[in-house]
Amino acid sequence: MEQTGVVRALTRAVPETLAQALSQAPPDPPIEIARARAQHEAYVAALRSLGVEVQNLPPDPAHPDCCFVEDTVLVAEGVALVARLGAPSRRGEEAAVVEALRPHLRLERMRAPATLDGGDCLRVGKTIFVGQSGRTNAAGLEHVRGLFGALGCRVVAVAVPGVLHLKCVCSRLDEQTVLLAEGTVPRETFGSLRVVSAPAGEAYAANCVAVGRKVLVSAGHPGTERALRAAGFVTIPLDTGELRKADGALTCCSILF
Ligand code: CIR
Repeated sequence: MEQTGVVRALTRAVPETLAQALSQAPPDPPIEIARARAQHEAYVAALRSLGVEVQNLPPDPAHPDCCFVEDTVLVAEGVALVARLGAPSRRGEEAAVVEALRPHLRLERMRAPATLDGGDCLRVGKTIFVGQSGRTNAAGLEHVRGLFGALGCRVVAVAVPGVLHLKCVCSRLDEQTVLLAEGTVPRETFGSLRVVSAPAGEAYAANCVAVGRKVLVSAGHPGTERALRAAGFVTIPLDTGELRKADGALTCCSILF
């Protein structure tokens, strides 16, 4: 089914401080800011080429992770739930995002002790899968359940297998289909949804951004591109090498709504 809802995206440019962003392993070699910026600019251009109206916010050097805007909110049913980010050093990134979303969406807030990162939230149709990671706690999950359950969504908790976020290993392709890294989250998690597999060794590519039948996919993952094409999608590979050094991937660089 065609994705009809996405017309807009919010992104945020790479700050000059990106080298100080959180990462599970210290990047070696270090992040090259100019290359990271070029990769981010290519990502914004690719979204625009697909007809998405992109608002690219200025960066905030006080928040080295601020380009990873996905984590700051969960958007569904015309509502943006503003996250209380799981990493204390990232709290405050959401302020500029909130102002940019205010004209478009109803805003809801989350309070302590709840924590949530948008990277743990996978919305497919009327179902929201919420990863229980080191960033998203049980109170965060319950907040999502209370808010979006009342709006007619099914909210499903998912154990996250030793990665930063749920969407490190899966992402949405259309309203019936997910892309899933083989050997990570059990397929059964997704019930009757169609599952396309990113093969072993290409888990990073399971994080992609689909706009209609076009899919932005991290370059250098031929098996995943083959699987996507076989499932009827058109792939657009993008280099994400520098963003990856800060544990960034494709979905984390935008909020689609
Ligand atoms: C972090 O550790 O929070 C950032 N360096 C990376 C966030 C990536 N976000 C995402 O995949 N949704």
